[in-house]
Amino acid sequence: MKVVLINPDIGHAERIESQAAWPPHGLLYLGSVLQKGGHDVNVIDNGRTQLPIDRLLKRVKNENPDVVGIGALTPTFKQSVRIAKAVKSEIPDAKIVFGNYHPTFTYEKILKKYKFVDYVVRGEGEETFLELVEAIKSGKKVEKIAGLAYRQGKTVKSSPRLPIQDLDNLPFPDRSLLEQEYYSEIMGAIGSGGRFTTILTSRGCPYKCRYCACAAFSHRKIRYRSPESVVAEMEQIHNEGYEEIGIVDDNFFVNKKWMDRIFTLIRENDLKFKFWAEGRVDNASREMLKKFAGVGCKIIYYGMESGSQKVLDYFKKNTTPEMNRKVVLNSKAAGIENVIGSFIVGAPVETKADVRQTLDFIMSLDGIDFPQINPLCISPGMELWDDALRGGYMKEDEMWEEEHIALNIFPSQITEAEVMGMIKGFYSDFVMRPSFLVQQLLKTLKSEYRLRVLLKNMGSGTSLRSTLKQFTQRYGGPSP
Ligand code: B12
Repeated sequence: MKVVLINPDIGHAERIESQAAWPPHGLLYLGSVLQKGGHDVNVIDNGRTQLPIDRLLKRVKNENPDVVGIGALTPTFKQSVRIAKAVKSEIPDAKIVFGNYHPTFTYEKILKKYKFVDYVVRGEGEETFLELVEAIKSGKKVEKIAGLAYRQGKTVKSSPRLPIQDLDNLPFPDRSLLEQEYYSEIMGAIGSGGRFTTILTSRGCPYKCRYCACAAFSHRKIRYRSPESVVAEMEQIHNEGYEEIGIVDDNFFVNKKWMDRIFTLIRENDLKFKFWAEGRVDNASREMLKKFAGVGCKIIYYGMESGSQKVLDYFKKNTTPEMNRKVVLNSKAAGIENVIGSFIVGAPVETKADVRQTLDFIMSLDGIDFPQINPLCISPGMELWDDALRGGYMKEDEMWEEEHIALNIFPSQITEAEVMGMIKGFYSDFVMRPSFLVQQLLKTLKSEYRLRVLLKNMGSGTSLRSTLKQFTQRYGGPSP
């Protein structure tokens, strides 16, 4: 069977660097499993190429596919629908299959509203999608395929499927399916110096933060690849010339013993990489961070969320502002060069004073290199989404196709405009401190890694201007 897998763009005229920079890892896994099953696969990352739909359509038609799979996140869902409609009208015999986060939680509505979408694969797609492609090939019935949603007359049928238990059983993602080079990204600026790729060493997250859909998507089951399998894949990508790795696990820091084994094998195999990872602040001990820095970790992106205990409790984060402060100090002492803190403001319980408290808290965080501050958005699969429905604060039938700023949904004490104004004002205050600028300049002059990243940005013409443009796009205000 000929299968084309599409990572949709966001449908904006302007390219979203954050979307374009990282490889669509999920599609690489699907592609590898299908190829192992003897199928012919093409991956089109339109998040990167940003082809207008008519040209994207030409590309798809050239492949003459039997099946077209589209992986939609909530921000890219509407564009996914436009792409699917166009593909179906031009290639009516091709089966259109949706997957990834947004369709997993809205499959019934999708199949009822969009007749040009034939199937939805819920959750982790490797096994379900392979069985579906095999069934389409053999003409066999699809009813028995767990994790698949399909139409039967006017109704939508589906049976759940548990997340994949034995991750070592999956083939390594085939990066040769990608047509471009990738690089990590921070606010529109390139965040990596060498040849960059991503790796997944575990799946799922045991925590249940109310603003995150991962708990529902992975049934709160975290599963690990064996350290031997992880490092064997690192060996392979090392031989393919990659120098930098973004670890895209939801939560890389949960299991210390397992991490230790990975670090030991990296050292024993003399693998030289620069790493980027994400994680919680309460899982990262100084001792573990030291070992991680020792095998090349350069950037850690922590989910810090807030400087207000009230808001952290509202989010069911089970952390404290002091843990946020401590992890920055521990990371610095451990030799982690770059620490990014991700914050969310605009929770319905939040007052202007609470937002101010978080912004003042960030300003007081000695050693943080960059805070990424997002307004709280809700989308299907999150506990907060279900709360908004249960509370009668939104009509799902009108709202399910995109994410929404929580302040515009729940009864709130501040407005979106007030919060966006405070964020925008904060960034210039944060960056334009002479002490911060001098500190960052000295760090950069002393860091071979940072200098390489700087040169890469200058080489790619990523000017401060385009970074600020991305910034104002996100937070409004006068363009640079
Ligand atoms: C790495 C990452 C990023 C990276 C790279 C994104 C990318 N290109 O994939 C960056 C930093 C760019 C990023 C950005 C954002 N992200 Co992000 N990100 C992740 C993260 C941590 C890992 C993604 C990944 O590689 N997973 C590993 C692969 C194997 O899993 P997968 O992608 O889910 O694919 C599997 C299934 O979904 C399914 N599947 C996927 N595609 C398809 C297609 C078909 C046809 C089929 C059948 C099945 C299928 O099968 C795959 C194999 O099992 C996820 C959390 C997560 N665990 O998924 C959040 C996550 C995807 N991100 C999320 C969000 C909200 C964002 C942002 C919007 C944040 C923001 N406000 O800016 C931006 C915008 C991204 C955009 N595309 O526009 C949310 C999405 C929620 C939602 N409802 O859409 C997630 C789920 C985080 C969360 N827990 O809520 N992100």
